[in-house]
Amino acid sequence: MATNAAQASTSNQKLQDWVERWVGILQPDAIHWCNGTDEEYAALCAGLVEAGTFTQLDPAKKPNSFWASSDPGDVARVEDRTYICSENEADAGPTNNWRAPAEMREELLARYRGTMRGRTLYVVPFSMGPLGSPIAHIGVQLTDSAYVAVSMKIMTRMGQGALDVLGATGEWVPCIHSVGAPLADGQTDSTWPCNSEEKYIVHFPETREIWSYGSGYGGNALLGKKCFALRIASVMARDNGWLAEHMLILKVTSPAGVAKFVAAAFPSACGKTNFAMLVPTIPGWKVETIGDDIAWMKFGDDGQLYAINPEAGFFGVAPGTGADTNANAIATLQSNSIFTNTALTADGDVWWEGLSKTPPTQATDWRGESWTPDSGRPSSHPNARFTAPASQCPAIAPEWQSPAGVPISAMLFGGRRASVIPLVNEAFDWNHGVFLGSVMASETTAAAAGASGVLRRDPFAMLPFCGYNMADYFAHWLEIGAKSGAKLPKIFYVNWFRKTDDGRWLWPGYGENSRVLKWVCERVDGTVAAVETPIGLLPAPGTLDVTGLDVSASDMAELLSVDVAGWRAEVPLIEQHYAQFGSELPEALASQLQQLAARLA
Ligand code: O2Y
Ligand code: MN
Repeated sequence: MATNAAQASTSNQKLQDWVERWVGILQPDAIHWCNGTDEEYAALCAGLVEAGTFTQLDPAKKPNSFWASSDPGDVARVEDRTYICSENEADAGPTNNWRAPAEMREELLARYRGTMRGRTLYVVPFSMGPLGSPIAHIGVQLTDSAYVAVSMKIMTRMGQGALDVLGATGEWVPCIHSVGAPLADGQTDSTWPCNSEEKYIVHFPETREIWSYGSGYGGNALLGKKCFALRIASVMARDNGWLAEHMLILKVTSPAGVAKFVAAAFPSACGKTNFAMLVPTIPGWKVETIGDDIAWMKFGDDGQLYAINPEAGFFGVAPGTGADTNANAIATLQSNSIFTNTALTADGDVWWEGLSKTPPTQATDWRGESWTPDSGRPSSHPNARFTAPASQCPAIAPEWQSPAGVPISAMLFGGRRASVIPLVNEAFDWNHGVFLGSVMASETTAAAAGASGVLRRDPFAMLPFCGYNMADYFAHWLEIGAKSGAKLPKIFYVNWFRKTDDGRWLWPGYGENSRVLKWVCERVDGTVAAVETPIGLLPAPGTLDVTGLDVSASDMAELLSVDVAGWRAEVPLIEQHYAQFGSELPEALASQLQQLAARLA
C-alpha cells in the first residue's frame, strides 16, 4: 500500500483499527493521513490542478486561490437522498427520510466495497470548534476526494492538532465519504468524480456515524458541516443538555463599549451571511462576526449559554454577494479561497452575478463553456460557493476562537414574510420564544426550485438539519428553558422583508438592521420599553432608533403594528403545521397556540 511522507500520526489504537477495517472495505490504492499543514494543502491543491479539478487563479488577483466546476448533477445538498437511520422510525419523525439502519448499512456496504479502487483514501481528522474547547468535538472523515480534504482544511481545524486533542483514548464522530467512482486500471479520471446514478447522505444517530456516498459537493461531502455539526450534534445536544443550532453568532458593541452576543436562525434565502457580516449604519455601534451558519451552545457554571462557531471557514453563496451587499464577505475571499461553480474570467479571476455591475466581456461559465453577457444564461450556478477562511473576515470578532465560547444574551428567529409579521417582536418568555421558533416560516423566492411566494414552515431553520424527531427537538428546547439556574437569552422574531400591497419594500434591510439589533440589546439591558400585544412585545413608540433613516412614519407604523386579521388567518396554518407531529407535539406548544388564538379573539 502506498503512503506519503508527511503524514499525521495517532496513538489512538481504536482509531487506527477503525481506519484499517474501512481500508479493507474501501480498498484504496493509497492512504494519506492529513496533517493539516500549509505544505500539505499546497501539495494537494497542486495535485488537483494537475487532475484538472482546480484552475489556479492569477496570484496577483487572488493569491493561493482556485476555481472548480462540479459535475452538473452534483451542485447542492440532496435532501431527498438524506436519511436519519434511527432504530425506530418514530425517532426520525415526520420531517426526515427514514430507513432501517441494518438495511441501510447492508445497502451502502455493498456500494462502499472496493469503491476507492484506483484512488487515495484521505484520513481527515478535524475539530469542530477551537482545539481543546470544552464545547468542541472531534470528527474523523475518510474520503477519496482531495477537493474535500482541502475544503475541510479551510472549514475546520483539520490535521495533527485534532489527533493530539483526541489522544490515545478520545472519542470521535466517524464520517465515511466516497464519491462512489472507482477507477479501473488505466481509466482516465473525471475532473469532478461523483456517482451520477446514486447518492446517499446517511446518519446513524444512535451510534453517531455518518456515511456519505456518491457526491463530492458541499454539505453532502464536507461532513463536518451539516451532517456532523447539525444532524448528529443535535442528537448529542439533546442527550447532554446543550444546543446545536443553525444559527449565526454576532458580537454587538454599543457606543459605551458594552458588548453583547446574539445568535440568529434564518431559513435559506433570508440574507443570513449578509446579516452575519453586517456593517451597522447607526453611529457608534459596532457589529462583529463570530459565525455565519452554526452555533453550539452549552451552559456555563453561571447558568448562561456559551456559544462557539464550530466552523473555521465560510461556505457562502457567491451569486448576489458583492461589495454593495456584503463588503466583508468580498474582503474575506480575496485570497486562500476555493470557488466552486462560479464563472472563471479570461484574466484568471472569478465572477458571478451580483459581484459587480459590469460583467466580464468573456468568461468560462460554471459548466466550463464560453460565456458572454449576451449568452442569455447566468455565468454561475445559483448555488455557486466560495470557501474562505473565517480568520480573513475584516469583521471577525477577537473572541471567535475563544475556547470558552461567548455568552448569548439574545436569540433572533426570522423568515422572509411580505406581510403579517412585524419588523421585530419580542417573545413574552422562553416558552413563547420556543413557540415562535417552532412556527418559523419563509416565503420561497424565485431563486429556489418550485413556485415563488409559497409559505414554507422551517422550524428553527432546522427542518433539513434536525437529526431526530422535530417534536422531540421542540421538547428539548422547552427542557432547556426549564433547567434550574438557567439565565436564558431573550428571544425575538424579526422580519426584514415586509412589502406594501403594490410590492414596495417597507424596510431597507442590510446595515439598517443594526437599528433592530440596538433595540434588542437595549431590551436585554431593560433600558427601553415595549408594548404588550397579542403576538408579543413590540417596540414602544419612539424606542426603535430611526434617526437619519429614510423610512416614512406611516411605513414605520405598518412595520411595527399587529395585523390582527393576518394573524387570525395564521392560526389554522399553524394548526396544520403542528398536526404532522400528532401526539408527539409538546402540550406546552399546543397551549401556546391556544393562548395566541385567545389573545387575538
Ligand atoms: O448546497 C450545499 O451543499 C450547501 S448548503 C449551505 C451551505 C452553507 C451554509 N448553509 C447552507 C444551508 O443549506 O443552510
Ligand atoms: Mn446553513
